[in-house]
Amino acid sequence: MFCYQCQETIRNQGCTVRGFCGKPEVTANLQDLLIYLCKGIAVYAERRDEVDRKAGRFVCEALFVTITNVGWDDEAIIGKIEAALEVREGLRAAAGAADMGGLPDCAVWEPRGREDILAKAAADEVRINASPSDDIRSLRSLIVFGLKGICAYADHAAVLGYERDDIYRFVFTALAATTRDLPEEDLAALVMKAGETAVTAMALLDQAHNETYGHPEITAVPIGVRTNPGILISGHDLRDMEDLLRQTEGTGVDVYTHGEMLPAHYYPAFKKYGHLAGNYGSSWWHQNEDFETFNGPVILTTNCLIPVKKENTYLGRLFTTGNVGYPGAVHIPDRPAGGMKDFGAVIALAKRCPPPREIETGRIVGGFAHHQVEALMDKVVEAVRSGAVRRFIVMAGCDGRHKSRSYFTEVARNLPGDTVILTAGCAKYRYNKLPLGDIGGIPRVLDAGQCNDSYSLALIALKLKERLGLEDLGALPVSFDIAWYEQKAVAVLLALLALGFKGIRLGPTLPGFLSPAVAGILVERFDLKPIGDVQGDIKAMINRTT
Ligand code: SF4
Ligand code: SF3
Repeated sequence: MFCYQCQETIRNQGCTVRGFCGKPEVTANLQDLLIYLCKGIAVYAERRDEVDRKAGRFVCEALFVTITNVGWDDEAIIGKIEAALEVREGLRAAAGAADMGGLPDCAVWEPRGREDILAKAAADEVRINASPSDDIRSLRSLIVFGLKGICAYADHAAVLGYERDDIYRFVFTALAATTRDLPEEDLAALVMKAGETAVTAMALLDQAHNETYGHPEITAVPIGVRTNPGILISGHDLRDMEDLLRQTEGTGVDVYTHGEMLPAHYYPAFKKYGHLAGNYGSSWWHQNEDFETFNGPVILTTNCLIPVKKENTYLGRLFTTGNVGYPGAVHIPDRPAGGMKDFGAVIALAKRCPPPREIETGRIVGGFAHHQVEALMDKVVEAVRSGAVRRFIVMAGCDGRHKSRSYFTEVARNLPGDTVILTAGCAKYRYNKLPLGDIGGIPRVLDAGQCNDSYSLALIALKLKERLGLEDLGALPVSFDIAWYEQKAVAVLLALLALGFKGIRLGPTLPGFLSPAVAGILVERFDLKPIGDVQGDIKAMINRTT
């Protein structure tokens, strides 16, 4: 195996025997073969005049399965590989006798059965590092990992009935491009285009969420527990949340959010449910402890699901759905067209479980997405003009296990009292329970929502630029200090670069998949930089040097 797609890759170089995340070699190899076949699908799909939405949707789901902490179930991945072969065959047959030129192996390879699939998955040629040079490999990786994030966000939107042909078209073009011997300039241009497409995908998801569930509002979310049995739901899929809330209403079972599902509380469509009881626990990597003490069933709708440890007892009450899979967990099947997923088995189990054990008490405040902040913009602009708010620090992104991530807690704790943190994604758990106070009623941590709601933060910055009458983004009183972990964050980073934000600090490390030359381009063109020491970075940010 070879995987270096996340921030926790071993020695920031690559996992080659078993993932630091726990991903076994066979699973990693099968994921690589699935991506390989998606490239084969793309080779045919990009040549069609009309975008094949079925193929686009399939590729998005398939790449989502390969994001860190999503697809753990080898049988489910083999099922996807078989489905990919069918999708590819359909496109090939439709292409008919047209002259396809020299087709790459990913477009023509046919297995004769399961053994062939396993053998091909183990072959070096399907690996992302099977590239002619370090820089080509790095650029292809940046494209594929960015695509994974784009595909995940496009899939979230598609679940709510929102799809765009231009997103699918770019996914096909970019995937197919990674099968060719293209010069570095062409690949670098695709990286930039990936950033623009990431903006489109996040905007589409924002629209899907807002039109379906309303605009997020300022909300104080309880973090304690009630006395009823509960169901804990994690991941990013709000439609699963909707189905669950509707089916649990009046059953005597409460619903709690975990990790990236916390922002569900901010939406008017969900706030109306009295049995949406609160948020339980912290970010994804705390789940071995949080799921244990929760006592009731847990549903993972998307990333991040981590391996259940031997000493854990919750596997029997762990449910997966959508693109997530885990051996031994019950998988809730997809909803029928126009219908709901059936969470009956989860609810029945919840009724037999004790209520959650209290691990903390109090409330955390969030809901500062673009619509809500724009409603407060007069107050925000006044606070900036009067000097009450000196600077905004965007600290969105992911959380992770490495000790070095305490940097983000320390930055939040040590930022001067006239600064405001704008956040989104599970990175917020590093500081969202600190008593950081407010500035004239504006809380010092404004949480926009999930990682995809980083789009909201970009809109807020652009609005602020307009309202302050600034010529360029560099003049904004805004600095970026971003934490990344998985590939949605790669898409978010590329989106921010495409929108013109420069001088972004990224940590805890720069991605291991950036070759020195590719990292050099990002540094030179966008002034991207690794995080440094807490005090030095704070000083640089508040003194507007970056
Ligand atoms: Fe390693 Fe991250 Fe890949 Fe897991 S997802 S195998 S930790 S690089
Ligand atoms: Fe977190 Fe996995 Fe990235 Fe959606 S839940 S931000 S790490």
